Amino acid sequence: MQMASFAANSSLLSPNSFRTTAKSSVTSSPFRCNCISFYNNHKPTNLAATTAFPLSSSSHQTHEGLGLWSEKAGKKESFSQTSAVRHLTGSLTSAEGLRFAIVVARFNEIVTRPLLEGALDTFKRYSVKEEDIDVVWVPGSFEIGLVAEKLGKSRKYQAVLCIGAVIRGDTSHYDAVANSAASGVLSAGLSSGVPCIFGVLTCDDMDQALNRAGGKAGNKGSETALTAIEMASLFEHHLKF
Ligand code: INI
Repeated sequence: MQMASFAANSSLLSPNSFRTTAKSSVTSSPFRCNCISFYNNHKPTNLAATTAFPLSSSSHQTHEGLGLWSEKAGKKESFSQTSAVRHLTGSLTSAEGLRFAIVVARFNEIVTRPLLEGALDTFKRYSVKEEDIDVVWVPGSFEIGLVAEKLGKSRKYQAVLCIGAVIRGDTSHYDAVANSAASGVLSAGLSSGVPCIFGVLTCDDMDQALNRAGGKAGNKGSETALTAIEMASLFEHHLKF
């Protein structure tokens, strides 16, 4: 039985779970259609390996490429991916020369500083030069959006990282600060046209926050840097029009 992945639509993939490996983001596949090799936990895989839905009959394949299936309301629907379809993704392997700004909130600095360090460490591992990174401190997560917008509009950076920690236990206006931070970062990206990456933790308590700032649950700052590189590369190499 042949297998294909619903995740063939790259927009369905979490940027932090699957990463392109090749400089050229479109590579040929065993399926004769353009598809992309992904790294899952740094192991190379391809769509054949990212199996989600079975293809039970070869008659579902088109001459041009592979018939892929999605399940909707219990009913199978087909769509096809032809060799003419181009999939554009950012690459993690060409970060050198890209410039980044990091806006980081001082509030809950015990959490935000390790997040920042995680981001800086990841940049270093992906060959982003220190002189291509500016760090801007703001009082709290509420202030991040405004500064991110200003930095984005300066056209000096290919992406802006936004780092903060909003902790429910600390405040009765948790929802207000958390929602303002999220909508501020979104709005900064939309209005500046520069990717503004959301690296603001929203947690129930300090333990949860520390776990995500280099503890048991990884480092969200590091993930934010990876997302920033991917988005900066996508814009720089594919979306310059
Ligand atoms: N800012 C945060 O970044 N995290 C929080 O948890 C937080 N709490 O708990 O209130 C917080 N408040 C400050 C806020 O971001 C602004 O700096 C302040 O309201 C001034 O505008």
